[in-house]
Amino acid sequence: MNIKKSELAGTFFNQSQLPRDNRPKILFFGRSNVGKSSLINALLEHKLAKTSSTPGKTLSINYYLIDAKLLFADMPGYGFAKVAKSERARVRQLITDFLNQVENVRLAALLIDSRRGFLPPDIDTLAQIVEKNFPILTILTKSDKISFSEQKKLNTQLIKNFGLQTIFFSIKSQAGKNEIWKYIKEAIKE
Ligand SMILES: Nc1nc2c(ncn2[C@@H]2O[C@H](COP(=O)(O)OP(=O)(O)OP(=O)(O)O)[C@@H](O)[C@H]2O)c(=O)[nH]1
Ligand SMILES: [Mg+2]
Repeated sequence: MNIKKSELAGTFFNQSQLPRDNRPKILFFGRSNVGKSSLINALLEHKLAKTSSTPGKTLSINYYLIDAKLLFADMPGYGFAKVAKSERARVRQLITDFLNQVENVRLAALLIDSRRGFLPPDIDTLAQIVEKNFPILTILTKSDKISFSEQKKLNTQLIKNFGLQTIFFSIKSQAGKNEIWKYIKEAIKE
C-alpha cells in the first residue's frame, strides 16, 4: 500500500469523546499484548501506535487516519488481569458504546496470539462482532513464535470450530502483511 500520510486522529476514553465520522473504518480487536499496535505500525510503516511489553498499554480507542480517507481503530486490549476492575468496566462500556454508534465499519480484525489460540474473552469479542454483522478477519499474531506445523494445526482448528479464515502475521518477518492489506483494500472498495 502506498500511503502518503498517516496520523493519530483521536484518542477516546469515554462515550462523550466518541466522534461521528462516516469514513470507512477497520477495527483491530484483541487481548492486551496480542500485538494490535505493532500490527498497525507495520501496516502503516510508521511507528504511530505506542507498543509495549507491559500488557494494558492501550486503554483508549485510538483512531489513525490514512490519507485523509481511511480510519484504523486500535481498540483497547482486554483480558489483562492487572488492570483495575473499575478500569476494565470503563473499557467494556467504552467498547459497547463505540460499537453502538460507529458507522461504516468495513472490517473487524480479531487478533489472536498464535501461542495461546482462542480464549474465552476472544469468544466474547467474536460474539460482539458477529452481532454487529461486521465482516471478520482473524489474524494470528507472533507467528514467529510457533512452528509451521503448529500453525497448520491451529488454522485447521479455527476453521473447524469457528468457520474462521485466518492469516498468520509476524512483526519480525512481516509475514502476512501483504495478505492483510489485500483484505483491507477489498473491504474498502466502493
Ligand atoms: N515475537 C513477536 N513479538 C511481537 C509481535 N507483535 C508484537 N510483539 C510484541 O508484543 C508486545 C505487545 O505488543 P503491542 O503491539 O504493544 O500489543 P497490543 O495488543 O497493542 O497491547 P495493548 O495495547 O496492551 O492492548 C510488544 O513487546 C511487541 O514487540 C510479533 O509478531 N512477534
Ligand atoms: Mg496497544
